[in-house]
Amino acid sequence: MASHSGLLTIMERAARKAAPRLRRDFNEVQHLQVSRKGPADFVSMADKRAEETVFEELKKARPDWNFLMEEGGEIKGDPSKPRFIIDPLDGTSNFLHGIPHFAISIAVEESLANGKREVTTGLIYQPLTDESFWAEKGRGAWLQDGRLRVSSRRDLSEALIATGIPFLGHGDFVQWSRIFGAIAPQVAGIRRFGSAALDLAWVAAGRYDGFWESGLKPWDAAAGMLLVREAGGFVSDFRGSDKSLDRGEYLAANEGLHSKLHKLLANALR
Ligand code: 2AM
Ligand code: CA
Ligand code: CA
Ligand code: CA
Repeated sequence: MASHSGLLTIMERAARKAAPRLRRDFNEVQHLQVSRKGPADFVSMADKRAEETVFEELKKARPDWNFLMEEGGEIKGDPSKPRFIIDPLDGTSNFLHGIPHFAISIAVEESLANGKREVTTGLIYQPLTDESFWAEKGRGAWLQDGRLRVSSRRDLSEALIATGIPFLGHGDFVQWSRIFGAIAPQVAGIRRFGSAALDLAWVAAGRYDGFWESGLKPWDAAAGMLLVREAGGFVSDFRGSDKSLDRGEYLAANEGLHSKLHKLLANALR
């Protein structure tokens, strides 16, 4: 049985506080006010209200910390203090289409002595299933109070792989198609459910055997990346290094499948 830290209790309380309104908005989605940030990049009152609630709760508990939020942008103070990274609603397209697959993602990033930053706590909360995926650096990844492990499948032919497909005005369709062409014929199946945060949480939970997507933002992937690593999985960019994680390129899987997928990717991108 895992008992999480005080910080995670605060994060989970913030997510749970935003959840009832999200559930209500989801059930009355046709009445929601929606606007567009880019060609297919929609934002609704539900995204904004959820972010406000999460922000207010976290701000009350940690008034001097920094914030990076998908809708509200950055709140910068003392750079030596940790930073909350918030996606109040990951899977807005699903949400707006009445598809019950979306989550709140909250991560905490700390400053290291060498000036670099590192994600040390992550929470992905799914309001409709009441599932709370969480991880703390060095303390493992968990679903509620059950320890998570990435899948142990070794064969590509048995692997179920998730991806995110570029969408109108966002991402490199040619690169995605090339990678898809290299991976799809080798694996048991490909899924695209539309929430990068849940994709990563599900890799951590061993539901998916792997995941790749490019064009992700820190709020999509920060909590999920820690979950996968703490569940014993590997996360890298498409070249197998850490360098392009900041550019939003993610490949995640267990160790064996990660190296196989990475080879397929490297060939496809040559
Ligand atoms: P969002 O719902 O928080 O905006 C996966 O492809 C990621 O891209 C999702 O985590 C999603 O985050 C984001 N995204 C934004 N617009 C999208 C769209 N039209 N289709 C799919 N994903 C979209
Ligand atoms: Ca969005
Ligand atoms: Ca997102
Ligand atoms: Ca979002």
